[in-house]
Amino acid sequence: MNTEQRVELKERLAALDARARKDLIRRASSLRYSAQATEAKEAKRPVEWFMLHLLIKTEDNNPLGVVVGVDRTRCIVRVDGLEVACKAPEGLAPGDSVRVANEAVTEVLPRRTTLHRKEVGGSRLIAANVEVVVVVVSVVAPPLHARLIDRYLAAIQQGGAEPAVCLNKADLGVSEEDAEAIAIYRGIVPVFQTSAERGQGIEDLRQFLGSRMSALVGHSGVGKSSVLNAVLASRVAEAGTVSDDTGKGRHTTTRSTLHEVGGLRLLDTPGIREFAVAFESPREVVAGFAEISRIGAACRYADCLHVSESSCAVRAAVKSGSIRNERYESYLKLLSEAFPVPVVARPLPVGEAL
Ligand SMILES: Nc1nc2c(ncn2[C@@H]2O[C@H](COP(=O)(O)OP(=O)(O)OP(=O)(O)O)[C@@H](O)[C@H]2O)c(=O)[nH]1
Ligand SMILES: [Mg+2]
Ligand SMILES: [Zn+2]
Repeated sequence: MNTEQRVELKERLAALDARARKDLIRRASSLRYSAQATEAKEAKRPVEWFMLHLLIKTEDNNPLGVVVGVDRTRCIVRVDGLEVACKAPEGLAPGDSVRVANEAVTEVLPRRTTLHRKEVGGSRLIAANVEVVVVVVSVVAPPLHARLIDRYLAAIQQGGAEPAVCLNKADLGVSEEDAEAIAIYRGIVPVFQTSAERGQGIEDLRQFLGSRMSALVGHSGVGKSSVLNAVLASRVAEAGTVSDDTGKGRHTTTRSTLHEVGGLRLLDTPGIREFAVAFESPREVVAGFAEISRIGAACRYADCLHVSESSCAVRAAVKSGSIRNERYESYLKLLSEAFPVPVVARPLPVGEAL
């Protein structure tokens, strides 16, 4: 039983009265007993699995599945290990838990986490229900872009997943400058250094992810698909081949896909050049910077945005070096991009106190 199934069972049980529950447990136990007697392959399943099975079979016949890929109008849903192409409602993303019937998604279950990016006119859901999002960056080609990491970390925090950073292509040599840039993130989020090519650091990353559904995000060419293949120890994702001058033979990921191998669940996403976060309030920008948010709790004003307010613990921490200047500047940049200060201050309505 996976987490989705447990949640589903709990919800369905809540809708039953005591007698119906008792009856369900009795029927499930008896089913399990016969499965054991006949040495059926379900024999090792817990009694809860049989309960859920009975509930789904009797109530509707819409099984629960996970979306592994999304097209404009269609999606691929994995149900009980089988993949089915289905008509998809708008706004669906890989990782979504759905119910399907007659090759159509009939219900999208509430999302435990989300990952959005800002688009013209709104925001787009990149992934749903992922527990971890790994921001992959690389040395040399393309060069490390630390400000992109900050944007991603803020978006991850917004959607509730756990963030991590992975510096890939370590085999090409990590310059002092890159080591310095990545050091900023140690102590803020888990940081991994890998070479998908040589397998360095891959085991650490694999251990960290465990069976949690995780997504790999980052600039095109940093090696997301290569890291994914290395972690899953199988070539499930198309990864880039070294291109010649014509650029032929390049494999770049064009669509997000959830890959499941041996209990590991990784979502590969297409690389992007620019990543913007759709912030709804300045407080959300603060929340996107873990250490600023933490230290900011000691500011005199509860709504301090750490720009020019007096008795600001964050500005003091930047001065003393316990918050890195790079991160603070990145914060100010995101804040001013999302919420530009009006050039001319609006006059206060007559009579309103300062
Ligand atoms: N030297 C070295 N090259 C790597 C490593 N990982 C990936 N590459 C190379 O980097 C290139 C891009 O790798 P991909 O895995 O396709 O990168 P990606 O991030 O998935 O790219 P998009 O799908 O375009 O977003 C390929 O030529 C890989 O062989 C590594 O650890 N070391
Ligand atoms: Mg790729
Ligand atoms: Zn402050």
